[in-house]
Amino acid sequence: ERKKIGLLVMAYGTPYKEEDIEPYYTHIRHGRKPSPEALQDLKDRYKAIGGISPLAKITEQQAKAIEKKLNESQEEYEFNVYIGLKHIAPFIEDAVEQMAKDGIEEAVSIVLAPHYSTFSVKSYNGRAQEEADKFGISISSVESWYDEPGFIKYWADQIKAEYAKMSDEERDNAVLVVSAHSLPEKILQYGDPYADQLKETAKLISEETGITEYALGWQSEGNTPDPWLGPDVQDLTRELYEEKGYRAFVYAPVGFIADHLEVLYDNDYECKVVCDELGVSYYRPEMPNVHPQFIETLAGVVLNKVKRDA
Ligand code: FEC
Repeated sequence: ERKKIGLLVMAYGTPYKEEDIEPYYTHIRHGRKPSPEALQDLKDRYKAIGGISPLAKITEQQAKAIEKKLNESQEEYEFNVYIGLKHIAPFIEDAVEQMAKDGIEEAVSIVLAPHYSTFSVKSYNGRAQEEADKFGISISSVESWYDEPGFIKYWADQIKAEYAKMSDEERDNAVLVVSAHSLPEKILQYGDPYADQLKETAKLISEETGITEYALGWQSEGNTPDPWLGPDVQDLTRELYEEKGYRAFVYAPVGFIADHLEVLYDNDYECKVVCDELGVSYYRPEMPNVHPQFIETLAGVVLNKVKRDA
């Protein structure tokens, strides 16, 4: 008989339909309603990527795929997956409550974001832990996986596939822009490892691909008065063009793992606009989504966590 383990897969969440956009945005803003202009702006961005985001479906596919891979790859444990979202139902707390109803006593959790930050992974894990304590469920939480060889290999392969599409002239004058979601600069004062982890992901990808012309960037920064980590990928594109004369820009938003607004709009539209203006080529490798190499990597990370904490 296999030992039953709850597999809590946590992700950002996205509106399921247009009416969800306002409450979702309000939740992201810690309960403060967005102004009508800000709300309209967000609605327009969703419209520009096809109405709503494909993220909800992808998160579900990823969670199911990780569960399936885990249950196929060993015989000691039976994993039962639960999706818990940060900003929309089913919330992290809903998922943990459901586990309790299903009689789960032991669980493992993973956040579908590679880099650890107090703003992201720590907050997901804290919410899960707090709810689990109410029901006496013990959860061991994966904290980060930004340097996993399988994750690096995934990106290296996809990036090499983009470089293979280039003309020789483009390839000789190409730059790789490795990015993650920006966060308020004050995280650095808390000793947050987020920026260092992005740097390490980029270095490992550079080593695996042999691509030495690369730069670190930040994207999708929020609309608040405090300073955010920079350089922003759009400014960085102009800077690199002016200083180094690159002719081809390859965007690898490695802080994200799915096709969603922050990639489909912030990269594929906003960065592309800058590239078009400069007359340089735009490339963006495929996101991990449910690529087998990626799913296998996350399943491996989860299994190692369970074995280590067993
Ligand atoms: O619906 C979709 O397809 C996109 C979903 C989505 C993902 C995502 C990932 C991250 N965020 C992170 C931090 C912040 C901070 C603020 C913030 C704001 C937004 C807004 C939308 C949004 N985020 Fe997000 N983010 C996604 C969507 N995010 C919509 C609000 C409008 C806007 O600014 O564009 C600023 C909050 C504030 O105003 O105080 C901070 C981080 C990640 C990556 C890690 C993770 O996935 O958890 C960090 C996906």
